[in-house]
Amino acid sequence: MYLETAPSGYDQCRDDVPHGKMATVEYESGTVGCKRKCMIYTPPGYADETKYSVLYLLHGIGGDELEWYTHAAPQVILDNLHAEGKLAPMIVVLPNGRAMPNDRAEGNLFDADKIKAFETFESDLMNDLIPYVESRYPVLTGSENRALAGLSMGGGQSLNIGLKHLRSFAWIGAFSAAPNTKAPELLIPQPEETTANLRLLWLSCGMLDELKHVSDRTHAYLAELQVPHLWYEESGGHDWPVWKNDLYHFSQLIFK
Ligand code: FER
Repeated sequence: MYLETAPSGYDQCRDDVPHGKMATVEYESGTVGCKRKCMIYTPPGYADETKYSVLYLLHGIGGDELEWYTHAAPQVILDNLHAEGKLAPMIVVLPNGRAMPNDRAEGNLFDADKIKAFETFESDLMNDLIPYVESRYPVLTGSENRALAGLSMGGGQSLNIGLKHLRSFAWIGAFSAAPNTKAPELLIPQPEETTANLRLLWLSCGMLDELKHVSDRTHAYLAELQVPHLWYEESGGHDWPVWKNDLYHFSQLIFK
């Protein structure tokens, strides 16, 4: 299916709507053996009495926990959607998906140890970050209340980690998934179990993206095995306008 481009102005900061907050926090990572940074968006009107679902939103190979914030200002997109009543109450966590002591996007980003760190992130997310978030923020637990999505390397991670931990995530989104995405038969070894546990499996990719073969392959397998999913092709390449558009649409579907 073709994914429409978000209405103009969706990513423009408005003075006439309430604004959420974006903050950097640090958590102790037993996996990496040090403190790690992540960013957390709390929505307008955020209050301890409310219980929130949590979207974990992952970056690409060229970035870190600041990447979405720097390039896409997700707080603007989300504030505008909240103002229109189009989002469920949710906190959005922007982790650093390169789980290694030096997790900055510097040097050769394709070094084996850096690529490996995107795999190690599975343990950091499951054992360190999610427990941190759930012990410090007023959040709902259970898979219905956790979403995992990301762009490129982060899209691959969302599929690799999310589809392996179906008891933890019912909402999964892969935006322009990179070649770190596991082969489909490894992602979905038991199609019936995947189908029964997921509320949303979203795949999207720009039509000019050179990595589109990765999403094409995953979609073809899901279609063949009749695992329900959304598959969106959209205008654009491996680029921010595409991922911002994905966030705009994906965020409106989750936790509902
Ligand atoms: C690759 C090409 C691109 C790859 C990863 C990427 C692991 C990641 C791109 C991105 O995150 O933007 O061969 O292999």
